[in-house]
Amino acid sequence: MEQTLILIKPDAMQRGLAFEILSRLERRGLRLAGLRLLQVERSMAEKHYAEHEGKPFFTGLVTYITSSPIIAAVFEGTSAVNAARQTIGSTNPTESSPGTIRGDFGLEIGRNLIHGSDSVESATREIAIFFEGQPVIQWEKDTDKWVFE
Ligand code: IDP
Ligand code: MG
Repeated sequence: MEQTLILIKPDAMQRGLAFEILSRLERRGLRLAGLRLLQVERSMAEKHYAEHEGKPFFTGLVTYITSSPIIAAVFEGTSAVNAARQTIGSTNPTESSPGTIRGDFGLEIGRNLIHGSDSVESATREIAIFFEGQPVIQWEKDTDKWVFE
């Protein structure tokens, strides 16, 4: 089933919103397949955000994502990438609809609480970065049949 990589960013960790946010993805029906609490090193951050290298916000972004421990999670389900992005909201919280994670908890683009992969290819690349060969768990929940037809 399709997988996506979620990061609970340092602002969400510091503000005590980690499990509120994970809970929203869980309640959407997405199935948790991997979970790690980790301190991101600069090299890992630069690899993850390689597409943004050279942009004016890149240095600040790397400093932000390495400024406190984060949670990395893998969620899976039908259209997991798009479903998670929709629940997350737009990159800029003030352009995110109320009811989305960023729209409910954020105000600034540089403090937008959560990362979600933008494609299946990105998810594969990012899961490899944050799970470094650690197995994600293939399992089924008894309730899956009430979420996945
Ligand atoms: P996304 O997280 O919604 O996929 P991207 O465009 O991939 O957004 O940008 C990655 C992250 O970089 C954003 O989530 C945000 O934390 C940060 N970022 C993007 N644009 C800006 C900006 O203009 N100023 C500050 N930070 C930014
Ligand atoms: Mg992105």
